Amino acid sequence: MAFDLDMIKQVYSRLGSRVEAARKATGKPLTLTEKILYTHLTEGAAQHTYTRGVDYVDFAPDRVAMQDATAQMALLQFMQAGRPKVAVPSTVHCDHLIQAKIGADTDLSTAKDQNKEVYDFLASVSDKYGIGFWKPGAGIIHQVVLENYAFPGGMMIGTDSHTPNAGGLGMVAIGVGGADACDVMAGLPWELKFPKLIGVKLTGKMSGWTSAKDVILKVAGILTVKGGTGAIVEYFGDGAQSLSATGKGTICNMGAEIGATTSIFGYDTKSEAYLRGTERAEIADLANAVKEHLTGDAEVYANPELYFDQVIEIDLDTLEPHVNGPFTPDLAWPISKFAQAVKENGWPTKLEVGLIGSCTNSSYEDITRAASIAHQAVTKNLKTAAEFTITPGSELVRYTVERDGYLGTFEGMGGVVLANACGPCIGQWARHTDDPTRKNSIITSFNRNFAKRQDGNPNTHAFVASPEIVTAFVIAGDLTFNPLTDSMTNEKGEQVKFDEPMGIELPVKGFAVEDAGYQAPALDGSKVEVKVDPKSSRLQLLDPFTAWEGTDIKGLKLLIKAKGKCTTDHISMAGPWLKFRGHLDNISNNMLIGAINYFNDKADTVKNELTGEYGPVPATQRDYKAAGIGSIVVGDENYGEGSSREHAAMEPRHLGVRAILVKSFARIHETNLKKQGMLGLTFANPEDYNKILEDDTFDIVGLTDFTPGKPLQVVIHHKGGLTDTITVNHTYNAQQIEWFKAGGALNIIRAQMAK
Ligand code: MIC
Ligand code: SF4
Repeated sequence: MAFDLDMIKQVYSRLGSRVEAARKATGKPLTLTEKILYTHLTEGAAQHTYTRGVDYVDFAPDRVAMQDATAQMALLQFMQAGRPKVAVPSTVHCDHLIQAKIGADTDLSTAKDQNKEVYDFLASVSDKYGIGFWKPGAGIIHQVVLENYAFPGGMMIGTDSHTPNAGGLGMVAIGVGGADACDVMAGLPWELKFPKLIGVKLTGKMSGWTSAKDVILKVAGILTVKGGTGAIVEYFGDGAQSLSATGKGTICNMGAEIGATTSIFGYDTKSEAYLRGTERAEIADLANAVKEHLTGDAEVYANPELYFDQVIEIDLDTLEPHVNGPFTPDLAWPISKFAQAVKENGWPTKLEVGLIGSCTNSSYEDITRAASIAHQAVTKNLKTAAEFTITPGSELVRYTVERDGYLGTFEGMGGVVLANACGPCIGQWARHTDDPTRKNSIITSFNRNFAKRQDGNPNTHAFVASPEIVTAFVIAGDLTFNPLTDSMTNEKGEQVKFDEPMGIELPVKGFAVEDAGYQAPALDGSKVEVKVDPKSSRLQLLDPFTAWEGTDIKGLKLLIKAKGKCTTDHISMAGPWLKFRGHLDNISNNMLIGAINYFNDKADTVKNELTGEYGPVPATQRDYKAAGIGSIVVGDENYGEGSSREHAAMEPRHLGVRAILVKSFARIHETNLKKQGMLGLTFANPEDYNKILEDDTFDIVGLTDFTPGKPLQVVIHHKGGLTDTITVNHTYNAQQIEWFKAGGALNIIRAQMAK
């Protein structure tokens, strides 16, 4: 499992000179983000400076991390690239496919059984190509990465949108689709538009109930789900230095919910303590030697408005705990206003389940703070009102908190400890309910709360908060209760109040673990055979997509005009569908089934223009495909928000959708579309969304002269014979236009490797 010390030394050896060169070339002091980005330019890209938000830049990331639900597609693509071994250190983490039902042990063994074929595939592919393999039960990717691989000043990409978690330890860690990971593992440069920079200055110091989670809940309220798009968020100020490394990780993790490319904190004594606490003293020593480069320049932090594109200031002294939701992570309520919001909006006040843990919030500190509240249920004779589950983020944390008695505390108040995995966070939750049609409330310490995400039930109102606030609500069972100020009647009839939570940042006795769950790859993988059963329903080798036909694309039908929020959960639902993540044709049966049809307000019911009948989206599209007719999908703002899953781009590609035309895109999804050879277009005039009618057909014009920066035209043929011609924008650069022409980036890599 050992981290790669040589690689870290190499990064640090060029850090100083790259920083110096960039300062000279830009003529300015540098933010931390710029230092790391300039250090990770490819040799070819290192001679230049770049304009934020404009220039595409080639980077050479230090490592790649993949979780099981996205690794399957990433590695199926990598297998086609024709390389004997990965070019950079890479790992696979088995965390998404474990369903929470009864409790850790039973659920884990059921998962191993049910997913055997997929785990065997991932283990053997990893073995063959030199990839470290973290077995099911080892923990959630982001927690395991923070504990083992993240290092200050590094750059990593990961096939999961919460990869930025490693920013808590000063790494530029970016979520991508599998095709991007495939490029980096194949030794190719990784391209990203040079991000804009948002500075968040933290002043003061948190106390009492306020925790790191509340910083990001507040930031999400300010910036909204699309406010961070195209930007890296850099946190600084004396308040930043008062936060634990894992608390910083929580903030960076949930930065995905504002659409940020990533978020980052500088290296400080808290980072050092965490590195030493997780047995990486060598890295701490190396980092100390270059520490002036592992933070932004003093001039930048003294006058942030001169160097960042946007600056936000948050005073931790006055920051209140927050609860965000329901249905979107940016609906932010300070706890003092939450009860009123619940009442005014008619959200169910009774809390049915509280869930803590996940990749966002399962550090030793989180667990101890939540346990300090749980403990009061016993000492104050309070009966726990709601159900309670705990998902530890890694075996290291789980083993340690069990040793230190905290899991016992949760169990003592009726909590159920689940496997070290994503579980309920991604709908891998066999929630038992007597009546699924009842409007109901749950609260989690996770990061996302889109409709249906945790339990597939549209009537569930999910709220997000810190683990300690969740625990307090579980005991109270009522969302109009304010844990900071209100009292409750205990079993003896007395009025009692909660004491403030207390936490311990790092275990006093140190972390411990018996089996962390790591498997190193074979030194020589050439003999290892990767088996995919051709009859498998879960794994399918990929066929290359066909190249562009070389002409404008005409006569496209409207598959669906999606209304309102259309996240990757709407486009390619998780939960029960996770099992098909390695089988493109089978998973395509979930394509857009969660999107709301603008014309009838229904999910998965669209008009089939060939028959005039209404039917499910995937079946309708399969009809078009069979008839050799292409289609387009129309959408609203921030289309593809949420996950990195490239299935949301590959499914439409596989089923013959030619273009996605929306008001705006979320970053990862837009790139995923481009990588797979799809057209991702935006309305030049967002009002043109209203011109799209159900029976329209479309021509995409200008493709023979497809050029960076030059808009295309879409001719809309309405049913009665009228036409509208609208302008649509795109962000394809020259390279990405080549991907489109070749039918996908992988077709180009394959051709290059074959040379
Ligand atoms: C998520 O939190 O939505 C997921 C599940 O971790 C996804 C990845 C996936 O869909 O496999 C993500 O965040 O990228
Ligand atoms: Fe897993 Fe949830 Fe974290 Fe995604 S957000 S990696 S599903 S725990």
